[in-house]
This record gives sequence, structure tokens and C-alpha cells, in this order.
Amino acid sequence: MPISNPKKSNPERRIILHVDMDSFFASVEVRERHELKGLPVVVGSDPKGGSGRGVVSTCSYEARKYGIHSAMPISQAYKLCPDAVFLPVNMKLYAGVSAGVMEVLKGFAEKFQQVSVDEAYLVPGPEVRNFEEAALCALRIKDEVHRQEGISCSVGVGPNKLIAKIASGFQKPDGLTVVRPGDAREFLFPLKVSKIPGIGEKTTEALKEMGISRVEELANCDVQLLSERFGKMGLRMKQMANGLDFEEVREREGVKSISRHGTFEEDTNDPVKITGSLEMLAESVHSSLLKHRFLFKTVTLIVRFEDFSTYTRSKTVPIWTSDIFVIKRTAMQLLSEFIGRQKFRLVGLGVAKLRERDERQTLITDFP
Ligand code: TTP
Ligand code: MG
Repeated sequence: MPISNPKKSNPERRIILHVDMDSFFASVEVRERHELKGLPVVVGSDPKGGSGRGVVSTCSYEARKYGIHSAMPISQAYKLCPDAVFLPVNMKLYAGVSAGVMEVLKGFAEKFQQVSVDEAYLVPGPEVRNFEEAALCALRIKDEVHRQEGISCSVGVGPNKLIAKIASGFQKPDGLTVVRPGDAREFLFPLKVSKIPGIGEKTTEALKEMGISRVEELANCDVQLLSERFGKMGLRMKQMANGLDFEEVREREGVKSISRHGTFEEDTNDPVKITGSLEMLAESVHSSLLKHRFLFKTVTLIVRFEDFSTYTRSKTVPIWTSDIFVIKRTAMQLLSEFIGRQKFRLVGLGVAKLRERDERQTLITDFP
């Protein structure tokens, strides 16, 4: 049976922008109170004159000169700069600004993916045909974010998400870094391995024990050695060090269901053929689920008989899952009422009530 797959997307144009707000919470506070401009501003829990037990959420670049940074104990920040302006977190305010910024960015995007409160990837529209035009687009984005929301951001332009992300952090604040495909390795090689997203403290330390501290050393390291130490992430790390990344900019909005259907070459009431087709559809739906990193709760079966009468049946399972056996088992349960009636012309299978699998930053943390 031919299983059509009309949703298969075209290969993506490989110019990707990553936009990240500069010292986001602190910048919003300064925007609200201009008298704070140029001062060391620390947003986080109450320092209580140095005895506070919380942490720094973020701080202005002026405060960073004193060595203060995100996640540092607030008491330590207070020690480093007791004269800094310490402000509590006002999440409601930042969420509003974040929403405004994201709307501005969407206006420039053919594909858009927000990845945190202050950062997003985008594939620019068709008017951007090369990296020169992408750089101009990035400048317009920076201007527009500043004009509409009153804060600055840094933009990275690259041939993939990995390079765009590293590039946006390269010249912060108010930066713009463009890395053309041919310059990717030259750009990455001098950097510390910790600049690669997903390589945290633990992995950096483990790499150091192997004599690897720069990206170039990781890029040239024997893949066998890396695999022995880091399991399957060893190869991925080596690929990233060489600037390779094939992740798509994933638009999350609007994806409400994933479904596949197929029309039989000849109408049939053979249960073996029908269940065999459903198994194939389940495999296809499942691989799309994994690609988009979604979990589902509802399975939907569509049956069209030879007289074109069409029926839809759905079942919601109690927990979020991406398990293919749940898809198959539920599909078979839903199918049972239709077997033995008319001949089938078409079957379809879908999953709905989708939710993203939350796996940010879990990339390289699990190694033996
Ligand atoms: P980041 O983009 O990591 O940091 P930033 O925008 O403050 O500074 P940069 O110029 O380096 O991008 O995080 C965005 C916001 O998320 C940040 O303003 C505050 C919040 N945040 C925390 O609350 N705790 C943290 O540990 C981090 C890293 C961020
Ligand atoms: Mg930021």
C-alpha cells in the first residue's frame, strides 16, 4: 500500500539567526528606571546586607566587571560590589517584554523558534538570499527590538543553529557576529570547549582530563576515545566541534497533531493487510513525534470504507508519552469495531494533544 507523506518538508535554507537579549532582566529594570543606566544592577534575591541566602538571576554588564554573574550566591555578589543596585525579580514585567520582543522577531521570520524567555532562533524570509543580506536583517532586528522594547540584544548568524547560538554570545552586549559556512571551523577552533551548548562543567572537566580544552582539540580527537568516555554523545561532541549541526528551526506553534494516512491499492477487508498498514502508519507518526520531540496523549484512527463513508475514533491515554506501543495498541483497540464490516478504502492514524518533551540542556550530561 502506498503510504503518502505529504507533510515531508523541503530542506531548510541554511541561514539561521540566533537572537539573545543582553542581561535581560537587568536591562528591563534599567529601561523602567533610566537613572540606573550605567550602574551595576543585580537582579535576584534579597542580599540582606550580605547575609541573604538566594542567588543572582542576572546582572548588568557594569556589575559583571566586578565578577558577578548569574547563579552566584547573592551574598557573594554583595561582597564583590556592596554598592550595586540590588533588585528583586519581577517576572511579570519581564514576561511582558519577552512577549513583545518575540512578536518583533516573528515579523522577520519565515520559521521561528523561541527557546527561552530571552532567546530565539529564526530562519529569515525569502528576501534574505545570502549572508550579507542576513547581516542587514540582523541589524534591522536589533534596531526594531530597541525601538519597540527599549533593550539591546545580540545576534548570531550562521549556517546552522549551533554556530548561530555560539555567534550570538561572541560579542555581547549589543553584538552582531556573522559566521559564513566556510569560516565555521576557523571561528570555533580557538574557543574553549565550554562554549559548545550542552558541554557543562562536568564534561569540561572530563575533557580536560583527556588533555582537551579547546574546540580544535575536541574536533581532532579520535572518535573512538570520545565514545569510550562519553558514550554516544562522544560522536555528537566531535561533530559539533567541527561545526556540524543539522537540527531544524522547529516551529512549535500551530503543530496540534501529527497524522498519516494511506489508501489501499484495492479496497480490502483483510485484517492482516489493515493491521499491517496501521503498523506502518504508526512507525511514521512515531518517527515524526521523535523528530519534533513531542509527547502525546490522544490517538486518533480514521477509517474510510469503500462507499466513502468515513469514521474517526479517538482515545486519550492517562499519561503523556511518545511510546510507539501505546500508539499501536490504541490504534488496534480503536480498529476492532470496524473489522468485518465493509471493505476499507483508507486508514489514517494520528496523535494529538501534543506537548514538547522538556530536554533543554540534558544533551551531554549523561555519560558513563
Ligand atoms: P541569559 O540569556 O542566560 O542571560 P542574560 O540575558 O541575563 O545575559 P546575557 O547578556 O549574557 O545573555 O538568561 C536570560 C534571563 O534568564 C536572565 O536575564 C535572567 C534569567 N536567568 C536566571 O534567572 N538564572 C540563571 O542562572 C540564568 C542563566 C538566567
Ligand atoms: Mg540573554
